[in-house]
Amino acid sequence: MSQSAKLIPDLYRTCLLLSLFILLCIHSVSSDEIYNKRENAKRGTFITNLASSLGRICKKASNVQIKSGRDIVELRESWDLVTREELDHEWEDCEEDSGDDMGCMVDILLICKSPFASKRLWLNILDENDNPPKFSKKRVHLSMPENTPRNSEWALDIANDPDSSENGVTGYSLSCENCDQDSKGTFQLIDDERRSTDGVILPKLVLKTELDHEEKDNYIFKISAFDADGNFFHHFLNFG
Ligand SMILES: [Ca+2]
Ligand SMILES: [Ca+2]
Ligand SMILES: [Ca+2]
Repeated sequence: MSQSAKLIPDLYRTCLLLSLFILLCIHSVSSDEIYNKRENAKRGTFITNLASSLGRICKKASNVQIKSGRDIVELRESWDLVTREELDHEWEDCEEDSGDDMGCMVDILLICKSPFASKRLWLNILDENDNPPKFSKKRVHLSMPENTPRNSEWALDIANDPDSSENGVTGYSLSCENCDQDSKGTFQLIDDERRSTDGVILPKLVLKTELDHEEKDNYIFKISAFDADGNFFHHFLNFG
């Protein structure tokens, strides 16, 4: 066998060994994992232990750098990954809403520099109903002419509830603050007919009987928005 023919397998073997060496040096223990935790979970809440994954390669937890959109976790010497603050689903930079389970996903990347290794996981902060609905204005004014036809409708202001859909606004109620027995049925609030494309309830006020300016020229309504747990907020509507 010529000298050059012998060199080719040697070169091939060297490349193979070098590739294996690089693979052994660059560990990636990442298989994206999702950990669900309820919002308002206290600081120090256990997420997972990384001793058998990252800890196997990177000998000291202090060698691990954590990269995340939010400084939300810390890694202890025991390789316990824990929260470093109380969790909040309504964090405004929440990366995405994870849909059905009403979570807020936080991307967490853990990097060991020497030997190089990395692990990526997601913390899914599950929503709790910890906010009441709120109106942006305390008082709203609407006007109407006396000859307004019956069944005329007025769109009402929408309350905002930062919780996810099921914990958000689920309905509205109306009470007249200056009506007597005869006039309290003049208007009706309807909140179960219309929704926006993203499911937000669009309440409206409907005129049920004809108006008589000489009998009553002003209505004061208290309109309340509430969520599934009965948290509510109200504002006033002056109509006249
Ligand atoms: Ca919250
Ligand atoms: Ca919430
Ligand atoms: Ca709520």
